[in-house]
Amino acid sequence: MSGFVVLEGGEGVGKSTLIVELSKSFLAMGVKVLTTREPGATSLGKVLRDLLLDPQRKIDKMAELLLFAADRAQHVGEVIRPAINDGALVLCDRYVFSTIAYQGYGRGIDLRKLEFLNSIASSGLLPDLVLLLDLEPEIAIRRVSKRLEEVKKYSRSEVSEADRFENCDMEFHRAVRRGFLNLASEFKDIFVTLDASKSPQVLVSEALALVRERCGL
Ligand code: T5A
Repeated sequence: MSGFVVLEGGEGVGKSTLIVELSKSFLAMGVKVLTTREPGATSLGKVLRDLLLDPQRKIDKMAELLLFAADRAQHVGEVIRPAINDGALVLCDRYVFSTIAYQGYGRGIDLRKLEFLNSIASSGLLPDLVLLLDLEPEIAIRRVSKRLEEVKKYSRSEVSEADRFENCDMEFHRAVRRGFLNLASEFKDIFVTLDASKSPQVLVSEALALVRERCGL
């Protein structure tokens, strides 16, 4: 049985951590799982991701929006729809709601334009469930900074500096959080908000129960 589940939230709220644990749990239950993310899940998307996150690059907000849309169109066509058609449970880190929160509430682009573009880029595909990890941005950004410090100390990874979005000011991150919370109250039928200050273990068990119930697993 297939299902399409999206994790959303601001920087450093714990989406990647949760998705890895969810995927492990479902694989152990014998469920066919595909984990994916935006931006950057296809070979075109990887190029777009590097451009979009590069802290040295100046990108006009409309150009930024269109690059995210291009990434999504490729992602839906090449990865998400085929996996759903193949009967997989798709766990996706960010989707159309990030565009509303970041480019709409964060950058100030007209929400109606974003909804129109999202519907084109996603070809109207909406998830069965959205898990919104909600956390005060001050705490979330501290988590990101701590992780960057650890990466700098212990590895030679090239990802050791804050990206274009992590570098945005606190006002931006607060607006993004507001955007996600507004979306959660607008789309009550698919959104569930989780308190991301809880431990990873608690969040995994809460999320697991919600996905199983919604996707009949
Ligand atoms: N974007 C994206 C747009 O502007 N528009 C769009 O349409 C789309 C799709 C993508 C950027 O693009 C923007 C949003 C983003 O800024 P990204 O690198 O994919 O960039 O960014 P994030 O999704 O924000 O990835 P992060 O890795 O920064 O955040 P996560 O995945 O939410 O957090 P995670 O799991 O990596 O955890 C962060 C740290 O916290 C710890 C982890 O160990 C890690 O060190 N942690 C916890 N600590 C305490 N308690 C918990 N429960 C914890 N869970 C994790």
